[in-house]
Amino acid sequence: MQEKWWQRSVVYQIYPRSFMDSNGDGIGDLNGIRQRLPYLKDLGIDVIWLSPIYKSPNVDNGYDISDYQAIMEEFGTMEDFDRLLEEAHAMKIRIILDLVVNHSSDQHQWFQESRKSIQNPYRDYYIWRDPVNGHAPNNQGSCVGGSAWTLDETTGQFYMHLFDRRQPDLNWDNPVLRDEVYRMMDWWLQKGIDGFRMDVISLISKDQSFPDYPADKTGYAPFDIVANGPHEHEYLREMNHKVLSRYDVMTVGECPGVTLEGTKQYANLDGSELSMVFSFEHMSVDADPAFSRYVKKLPLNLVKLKKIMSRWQTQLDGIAWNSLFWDNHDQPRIVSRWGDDSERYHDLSAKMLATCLHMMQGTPYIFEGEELGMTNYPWKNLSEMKDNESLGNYRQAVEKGIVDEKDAFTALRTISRDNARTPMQWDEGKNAGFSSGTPWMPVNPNYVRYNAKDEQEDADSVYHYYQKLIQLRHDSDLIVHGHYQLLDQENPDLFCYEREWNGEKLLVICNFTKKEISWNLPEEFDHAGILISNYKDSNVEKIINLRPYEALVLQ
Ligand code: TEU
Ligand code: CA
Repeated sequence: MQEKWWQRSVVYQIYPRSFMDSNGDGIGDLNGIRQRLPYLKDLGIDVIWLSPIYKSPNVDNGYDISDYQAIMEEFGTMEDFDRLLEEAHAMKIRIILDLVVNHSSDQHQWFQESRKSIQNPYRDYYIWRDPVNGHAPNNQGSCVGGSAWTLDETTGQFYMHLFDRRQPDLNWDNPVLRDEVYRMMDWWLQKGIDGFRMDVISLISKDQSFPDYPADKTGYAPFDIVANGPHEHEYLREMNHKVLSRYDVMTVGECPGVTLEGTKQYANLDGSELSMVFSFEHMSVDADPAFSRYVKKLPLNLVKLKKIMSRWQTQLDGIAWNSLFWDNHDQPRIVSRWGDDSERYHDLSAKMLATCLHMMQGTPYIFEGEELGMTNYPWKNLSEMKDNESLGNYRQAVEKGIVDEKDAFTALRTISRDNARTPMQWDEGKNAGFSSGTPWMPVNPNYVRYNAKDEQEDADSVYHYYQKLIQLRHDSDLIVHGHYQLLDQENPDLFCYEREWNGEKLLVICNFTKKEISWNLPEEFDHAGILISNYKDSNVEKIINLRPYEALVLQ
C-alpha cells in the first residue's frame, strides 16, 4: 500500500478567535494567523486545521454557519483567506477547513426560507415534524441540554436540532440538500484547500421514524444516540465519489458515538469514505456515564485508557487509519487534565503526555498552545465562562437536582470547553501578545511563565520537545507505520508499549504519576539507545528507575 501524505503529517488546530488578533478588536483573525505562519513553520507542522471561519452569528463560535461561502466579518475577508492559503502553501503548509454540515445556523438563508411555510422549496432542507399529542415527536435530547426539538409558531411544526435551537439540523435524506453541500465543498476545493475536518459527521443520517430512545438522568436521550444512522455510509461514499475522490486531500470525520467496527468503514485505507476519524472513547475515561461530563469528573483510570487506546491501535492496523489527539477546542487542557500543571511537574508531565501520544500509529493533532503546555484557566465563578454547551449542561443538571451545585462547579471548572479557548500565549507583553485591545476571553495569568517567545528561546522547553517529536515522525518509517503492542497491561502507573517495523523496534515507557517506579526492561532492549526522553540524564539499565512523569523512548 502506498503511503499517503497525511500519514506522515502532523496537524495543528487553530481556533481562529483565540489565536492572534491583528487589528486590536480583541478577536483573533485571518491576518493574525498569517503573521504567525513562520512560528508554525518553525514548529514543523505540516497541516493547519482551521476551526470555522465562515459567516456566523456566533452562537457556537462559528459552528453555526449562516453562509458557507463567505468569511466571518470579524475574521477578515475572502481576499485575506486567499492570501493566507497562498502564503501557507508557499511555506509547504497545507490548510484544511472545518465542514459543518450536520446543521447550519438558523440565520442561514435556507432556514429563513424553510421556516416560512410547509410548501417552501427549502422546507425539506431541514427536519420538520408535526407535534405528537401536542409534544415533541420523540424524547431526543440536544447536546446543549433540553429537547432536540423546537416548535416553530409560523407553521406549528417542530424542527430538529441536535445542538442549540439556533443550529437546526440539515436533512441529509434530501438529495437536493446533499448536492448543494457537495457543490459548496467543490467550490472550496477548487480554491485549493487541502481537505476538511467534518464536524459531527457521524450524526448526519437519522432514523427519521424518530422512535423514543432510552433516556438518561435528564429525561432525554443523549444527543449521539442517533450516530452512525441508517444511510451514514451510503452518504459518505456518495460524497467521496462525487467530490473527494477527485482531489488529493485529507479528511477527518469528527465522530461522536463511533465504534471501532464502524471506523473500519469510515476510515478504511481503501479510501472509499474518509481518511480518518476522531473518536472519543479515550476521552471518556474520566467521565461517569450516568452524568454529563460537565458536572462530574472521575480521576484518570490509566488501565482503562491503555486498553481503549491499545484496541484502536492494534485493531485498525492495516485496515483503517487512526487520528491521535489529547486536546481540541472542546476539551480541557491535557496537562491540567491528566498531567500535573504545578510549577514542579508542568514541563515533565506535558512532555510525557506528548511522548505517549506521538509515538503511536496515526496522524497526531496538536491544538494551539498545547505545544507550550498551556493549562486550564483558574475560573472563580460561572460568570467568567462563555461556552453554551458546558453551561447548558451544567444548568440543566443543577436545575433538575441531578448534582450538587458545588460539586458540579468543581467538575465544570476542570472540564469546561472554555479552558481550551483562552487566548494563545505568544509572549510576556500585554495580553500575552494576543491582542492590543481587550481579548474576547481572559488571558490565562500564567502567560508570563508559559509563552511562545520564551519557550522558543529555551532549548529545554515543551515547545522544543514537540518540535523534536514532529521531526522524529517525519524521519521514521517505524513511527509512521510500526505495529503496536501494549506491555504490562495491568500496571496502573505506567503506559508502556512497543512499535515494530521491518525487524526494528521502539519501546515507549511513560510514568503517569509523580511516584518513582522501577520497571524491568525487556531483554531485547538491553543495548538500545535513547531516541527521546524528558529527563536529561536518563540511563537505561536492566531495571529502570523511573522518576516522576518520566518518559523514555528506546530504539
Ligand atoms: O462537537 C461535537 C460534540 O460532540 C461536542 O459538542 C462535544 O463538546 C464533545 O465532543 C463531547 O465530548 C462539534 C464541535 O467540535 C463543537 O465545537 C460544536 O459545538 C459542535 O460540534 C456543534 O457544531
Ligand atoms: Ca481582530
